Amino acid sequence: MSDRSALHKTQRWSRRHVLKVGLAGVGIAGGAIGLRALWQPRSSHVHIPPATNQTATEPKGFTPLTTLRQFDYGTVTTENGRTVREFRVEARTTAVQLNSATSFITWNLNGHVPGPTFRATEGDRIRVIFYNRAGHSHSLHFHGVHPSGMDGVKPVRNGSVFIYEFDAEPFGIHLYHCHIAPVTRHIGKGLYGMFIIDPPTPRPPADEMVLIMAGYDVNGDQKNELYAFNGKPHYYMQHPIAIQKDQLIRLYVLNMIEFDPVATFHLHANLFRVFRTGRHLEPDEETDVITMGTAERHILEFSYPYPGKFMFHPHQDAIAEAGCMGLFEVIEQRA
Ligand SMILES: [Cu+2]
Repeated sequence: MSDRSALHKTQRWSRRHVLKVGLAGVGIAGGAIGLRALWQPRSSHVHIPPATNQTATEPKGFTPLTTLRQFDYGTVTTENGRTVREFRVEARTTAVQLNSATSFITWNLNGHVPGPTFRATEGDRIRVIFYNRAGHSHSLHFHGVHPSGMDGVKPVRNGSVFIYEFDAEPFGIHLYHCHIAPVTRHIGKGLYGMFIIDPPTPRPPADEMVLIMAGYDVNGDQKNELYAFNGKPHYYMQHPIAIQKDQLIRLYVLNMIEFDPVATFHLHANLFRVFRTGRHLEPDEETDVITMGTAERHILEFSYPYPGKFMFHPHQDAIAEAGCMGLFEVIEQRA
């Protein structure tokens, strides 16, 4: 498909779906003014009511353990013989308890840091309906390949909705984040997540997990005071991740730490195969420590031959000790 027809198609689908969202999703009055606004090409900005309580607390039941193995495949439909995956997300401002002493106001999707892990297969059509109820402007900028109008660098004002729509390409492990300046602040406050595009021929079965490293600048001094895997400092030290001995483990690892230029990922008592950016089906290297700049991400595969507890953490020990550290607990399978 040429760029021109791709854009045309995007526009057409967006209009239809803005209308659908307008009438069904956000309860907009379907009056003439509202409808005219909804039908404007390229304008997916529609008014939605402001949030009544813009700083909520995090929803119960959300923990880093749900982020770990939870993949959002969207609502799947077929349009013109093609798989379409529709995701509905909402930017919110939410207080998150980072530890017993620290409550931190996050900017996030659906009340949780990180946001959902979107997952699709290469060639699917992706449609992300982004409601902003956070109290000020945000956006969703996806990594991967897409037309410029879908690049997510334009602000989506509080109380409006924007529909990002593009083809899932290329296969690999990608990410999304808010791209409103200062981006360090918008990412540092939690508006990011992972975007996995599976290859047309699936990877072998494995116990698959998401680990996103991030930092928290709690006092606004442009440095991180706390760090975490999947949002909560020290969580996986207190709640080790149970895995089976000799089971193939596939980690989707993303470095989302702002302010520090790089972080490594190190696994104890083992080596892992690295699939850089998940772009190949054969490993690029084997090691036990991999260096990642901000927004770098890789697939790491390994299995443990011995039962017991094994740490994982960046080898910048100050980062690890301030919360970015966890444990795998390898369990022997009973015959
Ligand atoms: Cu933002």
